[in-house]
Amino acid sequence: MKRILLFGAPGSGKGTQGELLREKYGYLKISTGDLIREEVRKKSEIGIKAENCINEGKLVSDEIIVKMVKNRLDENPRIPGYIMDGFPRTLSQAESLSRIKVDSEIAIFLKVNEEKLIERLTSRLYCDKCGAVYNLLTNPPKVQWVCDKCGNNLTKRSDDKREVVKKRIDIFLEETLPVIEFYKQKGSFFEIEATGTIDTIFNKIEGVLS
Ligand code: G5P
Ligand code: MG
Repeated sequence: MKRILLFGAPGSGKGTQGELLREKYGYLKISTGDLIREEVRKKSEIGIKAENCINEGKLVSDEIIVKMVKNRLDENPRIPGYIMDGFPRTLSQAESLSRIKVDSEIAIFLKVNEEKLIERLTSRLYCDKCGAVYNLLTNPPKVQWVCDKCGNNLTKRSDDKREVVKKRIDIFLEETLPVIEFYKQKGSFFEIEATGTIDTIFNKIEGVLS
């Protein structure tokens, strides 16, 4: 079993590149952001607890997140590998993940400057039915505000408002940079300069995986 960990600040392209990797390698993609948004959409007990955290750009509790990841892995026992998008995001989450053994693990940090992150997120469109991600400036849907993949109306994420994005970036720097440092020390770690087109960045990722 292989494990690819995608790290990066909000808007660095974890979801976009994770989806391309999933399509190409047939791995399971686990996005803790998508999982938690699904709970909010269903108005489940977890969703109700987490909604305020998401809207304010704060992290959801480690306990909830770790449980969701474990459930997702248990539901898919026969996969050849998995891609983590947005997990682990705290040292405690990293410790929980390290207890799940795999044959190989690669950590990839998508590095993008703050100005670009804000530009990408304030122009992002999102499908709350299938999770597809677009960008008004660089990757628009074929029909305005309509998802190419499922035909649903597109929307903006509630946490993509400029002030919430700034808060999310601050939390990334405080909580997740130490996790990235931990993987850097561990080895099998690659930092990728992730500004450029989606295809260019995907080629760089494939370069480190081959
Ligand atoms: P999420 O959902 O994990 P974030 O903040 O980590 O949210 P986000 O915003 O989903 O990350 P991303 O996935 O890194 O960003 O980026 P993306 O959506 O693929 O791309 C952003 C935009 O840039 C898009 O418009 C896309 O088209 C464009 N783009 C992408 N790649 C490229 C490229 O290579 N080139 C160009 N030119 N454009 C590109 O988490 C949300 C919340 O859930 C909770 C927290 O509350 C969190 O705030 N949560 C957790 N809480 C605790 N622990 C965890 N592990 C948690 N996970 C989620
Ligand atoms: Mg994402």
